[in-house]
Amino acid sequence: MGRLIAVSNRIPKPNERYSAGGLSVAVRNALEHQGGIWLGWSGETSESTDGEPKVSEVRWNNVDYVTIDLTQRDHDEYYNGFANRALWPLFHHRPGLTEFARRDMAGYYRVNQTFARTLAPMLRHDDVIWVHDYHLIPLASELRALGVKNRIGFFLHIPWPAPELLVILPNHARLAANLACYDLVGFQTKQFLDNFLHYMREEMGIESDPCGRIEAFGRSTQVGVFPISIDTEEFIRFAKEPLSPTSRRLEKSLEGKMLALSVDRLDYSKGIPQRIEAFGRFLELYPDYRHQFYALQIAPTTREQIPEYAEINREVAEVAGRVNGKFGDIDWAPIRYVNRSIARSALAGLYRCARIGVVTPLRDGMNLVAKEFVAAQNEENPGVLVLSRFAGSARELRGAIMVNPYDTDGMAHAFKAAFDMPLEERISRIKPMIHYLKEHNVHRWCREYLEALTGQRAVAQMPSVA
Ligand code: ADQ
Repeated sequence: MGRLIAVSNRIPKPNERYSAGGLSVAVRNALEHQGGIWLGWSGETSESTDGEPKVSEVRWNNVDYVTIDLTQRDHDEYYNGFANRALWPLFHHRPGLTEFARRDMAGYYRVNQTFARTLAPMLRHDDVIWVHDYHLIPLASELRALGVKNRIGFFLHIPWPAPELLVILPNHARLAANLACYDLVGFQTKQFLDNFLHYMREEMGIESDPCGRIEAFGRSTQVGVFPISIDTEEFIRFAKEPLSPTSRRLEKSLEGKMLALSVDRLDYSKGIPQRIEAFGRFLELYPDYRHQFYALQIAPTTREQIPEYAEINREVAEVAGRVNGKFGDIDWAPIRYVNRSIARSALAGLYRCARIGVVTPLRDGMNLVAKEFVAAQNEENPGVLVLSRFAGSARELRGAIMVNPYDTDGMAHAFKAAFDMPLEERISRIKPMIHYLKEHNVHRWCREYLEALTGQRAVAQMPSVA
């Protein structure tokens, strides 16, 4: 195999090794090992004078980090528009929040073309290209149009929706044809893969063979399931370090009460208002738990320029205030809401302070917080994971208490079961999950994907479960 070329909307800074997430670490390791390029948006907007975007390049440890500035119009139409107001809500089964504009769609294809035009001249014939996520679905077709014949893989980090929702997008057929330009398309779970195959069969009349190959639009594409994971060993190491000042402050402030912890980006897919509402219901059903716990929600704001995100910010603050007003006392309030990010190294200590990890998205491709919470636990005295059945990770983390985030009473009962769970049961639930995550870490995910892309391994259609 030649060099590895990774392409994603955003890329980590070359020297940000320990603040980057597991995905960045794993992809970077692979890039440094084989040599290669990581191409993405710089995060900056600038107006071009000659019609060409501003491209910057930094070389670090065998890897060229290549970033492209977007124009303000590109940013509005591609990023804030089609990617995050059409694809993101629809792929998370929220058609009511989906705003489709043909202008945004044109911007989405235009930016993909810009990425392709920037990348194509840098390629060597044996390079292998790995494209990440919903922002860049058309990239392979744009590269093919420029004559690129290299192997190109795509991995979708978010869900692929049910066919009856996908067809709401006026360009659904074009997106499917775009995917067919890849050699390998990877999904997080079998359900998302099945949704895709179902769509291909029903809408396109295209069947896959038993090994997950589809012949469509004159090309052959392998599809498969590759559940992403975390850098488990690193998380375990962080968790075993002495508590950081942040975790110490948290522990002290608990005054011996139990902690229910949630950590999310502030996004409507994460089910944050529903979860806080369920804590209110829990206190209504079980008033003895007043003064017994704190529910801490850490949720930094994201995608601030998109109206639906300003709305979720307002909604979370409102429901937290209402539950605290109704159930709080002069010396205790159940909900703590922190609207900012926490350093990765401090997160592990926080997870370890918690009796319950509450991870209840309405829909999520995988949800790495659930895996991080499990990996951070002390095996001798672990916390309990309360996990939404609609998170991709629910397929693997079978020792969690599974909940339906739309069922407020069901969640309230789950909180009670988690707070009351005896030590023995907590241990017997957590141990197999930690063992599973040690085996199935993000490095294995990265290796297996790349081996499948380069034809060195057959694609497993059914991953194992914890
Ligand atoms: P996200 O939607 O961002 O990812 P998630 O999988 O939970 O969701 O990953 C978030 C990462 O950011 C975790 O590593 C977490 O530690 C970190 N993070 C979240 N909130 C934080 C906070 N308040 N402070 C500090 N760090 C925080 C998308 C998809 C997911 C999929 C991932 C990876 O939506 O379904 O699991 O990509 O494929």
